[in-house]
Amino acid sequence: MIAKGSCAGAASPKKLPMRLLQAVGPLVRDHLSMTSEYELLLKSVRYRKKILSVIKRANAGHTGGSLSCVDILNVLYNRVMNVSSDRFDDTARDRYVQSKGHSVEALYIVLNDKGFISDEELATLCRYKSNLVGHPTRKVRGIEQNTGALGHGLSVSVGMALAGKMDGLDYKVYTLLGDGELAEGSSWEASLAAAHYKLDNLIVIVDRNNLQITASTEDVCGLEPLADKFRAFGYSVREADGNNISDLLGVLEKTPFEQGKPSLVIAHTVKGKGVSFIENATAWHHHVPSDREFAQAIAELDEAEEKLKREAGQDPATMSRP
Ligand SMILES: Cc1ncc(C[n+]2csc(CCOP(=O)(O)OP(=O)(O)O)c2C)c(N)n1
Ligand SMILES: [Mg+2]
Repeated sequence: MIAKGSCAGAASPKKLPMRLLQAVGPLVRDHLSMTSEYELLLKSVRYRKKILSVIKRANAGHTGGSLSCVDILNVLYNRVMNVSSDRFDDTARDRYVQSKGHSVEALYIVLNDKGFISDEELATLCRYKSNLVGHPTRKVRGIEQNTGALGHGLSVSVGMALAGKMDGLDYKVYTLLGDGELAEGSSWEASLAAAHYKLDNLIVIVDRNNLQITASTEDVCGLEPLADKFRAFGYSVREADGNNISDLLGVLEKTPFEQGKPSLVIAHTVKGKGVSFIENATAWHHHVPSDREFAQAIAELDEAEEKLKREAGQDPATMSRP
């Protein structure tokens, strides 16, 4: 079993004696491969550029929602979850279910970075006969559950978490919901069950970007006071800036928040985060950038990357992909 406390400052595997690395199990070894906060920040900017690139090439995609949740995926896959492409069939792996399946481009990019999806396969997004379609399917290595019809991911995640308890396996199940998705009553039924079965191995993250497909969540079907509602349903609740790596690490590395209760993170995000004219713009829910918009977006993200590097004073050539 792996301790999942804060690992900031842990030694890089490169600096550990080979004998020690060989002696520890593969899960522990991966956990020691700590990605620094700076690398996470850099990855987020680069993930954003890749999201826009694949959407542009495919001429389809959910731009706003992918940009809002990508920092959450970054932290989960690079620092929090025990899952890797070479051990995806390990029954002890942590599970991730992206219930807001329409933001699959963010997931594809992170799975590509983590070695689940090759560059060649990524290039086939939305092409005829490609497994990489506009919503997650289990045909793609690394994807646990077909989603896209909103309102089902949490129920499935509850089942996975309950199975883990019944089988005596020590994995956690992470699921990402959209805030608009919460209008689906099935999410609340699943929440009742999560509390009833005391699923403290379940971590639910709500991408609270305040926008739905055509308007604000509060105009379509009001959610507030959201934290109180989740507490009343039996969750232990934390709130975080869902586009802030350090804030996300602060909550996601410290689950369960309470023994015997499912954990819930309200991740306050900006839909379209990272590109000025996409941020908070309802029309960008599934808008594809024109050539001019694409060039401007990449220029803004290039500038953000340069700023990061200047601030860190690090040589970008030494940084790992993407
Ligand atoms: C059951 C169901 N109803 C409607 C849709 C159409 N739909 C796709 S995305 C979306 C809005 C979702 O909003 P939210 O959950 O807030 O996602 P985000 O803002 O993160 O993109 C809707 C209604 C769907 N995919 N599934
Ligand atoms: Mg939303």
